[in-house]
Order: sequence, then structure tokens, then C-alpha cells
Amino acid sequence: MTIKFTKYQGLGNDFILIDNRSSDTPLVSSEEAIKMCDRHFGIGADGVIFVLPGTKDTDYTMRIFNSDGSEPQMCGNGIRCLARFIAHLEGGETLGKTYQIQTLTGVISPRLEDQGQVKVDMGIPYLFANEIPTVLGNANEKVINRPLSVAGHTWLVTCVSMGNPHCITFVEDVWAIDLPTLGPQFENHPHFPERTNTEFIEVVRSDYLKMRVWERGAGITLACGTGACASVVAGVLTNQCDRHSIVELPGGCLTIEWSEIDNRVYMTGPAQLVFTGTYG
Ligand code: ZDP
Repeated sequence: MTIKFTKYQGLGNDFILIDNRSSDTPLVSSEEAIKMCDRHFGIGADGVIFVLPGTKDTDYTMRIFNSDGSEPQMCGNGIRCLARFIAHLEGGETLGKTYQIQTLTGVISPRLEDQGQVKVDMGIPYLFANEIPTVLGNANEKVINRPLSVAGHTWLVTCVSMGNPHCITFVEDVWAIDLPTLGPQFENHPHFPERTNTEFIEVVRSDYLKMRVWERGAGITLACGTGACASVVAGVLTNQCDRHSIVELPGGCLTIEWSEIDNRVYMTGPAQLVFTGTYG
């Protein structure tokens, strides 16, 4: 089957977007998504994102397959790309337009800003072990600076869910981390029953973090929006950063705010169209 797609990227975290408004079922299977994401034999991407019909309370529904075919609950860079894709499908962008998007973790609201930026209300962070989920510590307790043994070293980790699981550890130098070796061992650690995304954070200033990420189901990516949100939350919980911080990723910077007023996390960053095409 030939399928039309549009390629977007958010700080180098890149996605194949598919207009799926005609059906409640993704037009592409998770197995096909793996092939589409292959950077040599396919289009090449970190994931495939579908714009499906909304519900009575939302404009559209978003689903995503990681490049390994797994389906995460949520994605941050991806929903910024989805918002601009929807505007493209609807015939043009209206500054300030906010979409209500149904996801597997609830309703997420991206808002179109100027200069290609999108501000997203990412909802509240989940902090209890059973919400991550992880078996680190007691189910109804937060996971803050808990020891986790990986690759013969004991790391102090803080876990946060933005609808998807994140395991965050603070280090002196993010570029000294052997991510290809450590990433898979964190991702598949038995303490994370649904696997986990893993972020290594270097605190440059109280309002400026450097981050590298090994993503669940995608490996090393240039940016992870939910990971940046989770990392600022972890930085606040461990008294290492401000609630309003810049997160510098290999692909660029995101502005994150964990609101003291409504407990919601807000993320602002770019999303850019790369090309359109047909596959198959
Ligand atoms: O939780 C996961 O399986 C992630 N790999 C989903 C994708 C996260 C994303 N990179 C982000 O920006 O949050 C899209």
C-alpha cells in the first residue's frame, strides 16, 4: 500500500507523520513502522506519529510507534510536530491556536507560537514508584536519589513519569558518559517493568541543564521532550535547578517550566517540516 507521509523534526528528534483522520486505526502496523523508521532501508525516523480523529472533548487523537515498534503513552517533541502538521493539514497556521489532543496519557494541549515554536501543556508529572512504573522503593513513595546498580556502578536516580517512564541521574560531565553501553542496561533494567527512558543531566547553572538521552524504544536521540520535562522535575525535587529552566540537548534547547501554581509542566520548543513523500 502506498502511503503519504510528512517528515517533521523537533531539535533533531525526527518523526514520520501520517494523516490518519479517516480511521480510528493506524494505517500502518507497528511492524511496518519499524521498516519505515530504518535509516537505510526506509524513510528514517525516531518514530511514526498518527493524527487520528478526536473524541467528543478533543480535536484529534495522537498515537506514536517508536522506531522499535513499541507504543509509548506520550511524546513531547512529537506533539509539537503533530500540532504544526495539523495546522498544515487544516490549510494554515493561526498564531495562538491551541489544540486539544487525546493521548494514551490523557489530553495534551499544544499551542502554536511565532517563529515555528510550539508551547505544550504537558500535564502533571507522576512521581510515585507505581506510577512510573518502577519497583525501586515503595509503591506509594517518590523515587528521589535512590541507588541503582548498572554496569557495576551505583547511580543515584530520580524517576518521573510524563505519561512515559524516565530514569534521571545527575553527573559531572554528560559527554563523559558511555551512552551506547549504559543506555540499554538502564532501559532494560528489571526494576522497570515497562522499560524506561534514561536521561543523564549536567547542571550548568540553576536555570540551565545539559542533557543526553537514551530513549526507550529508540536508543540515542538528539532530543527528548518528555525527558527534558522529567529532568527539570527531577532537578527541582533534588534541589539542583529552578522550576523554570533551559534544557540543552544535542539537538538544541527547550524551555521547561514546572508551574508552582497548577503543578503542570510547560514545554516550549521548535518543530519543523522537513519533506513530504510517499512510501511503499
Ligand atoms: O517513552 C518512550 O518510549 C519514548 N521513546 C517516546 C518518545 C519520546 C519523545 N522522544 C519525546 O520527545 O518525548 C518523542
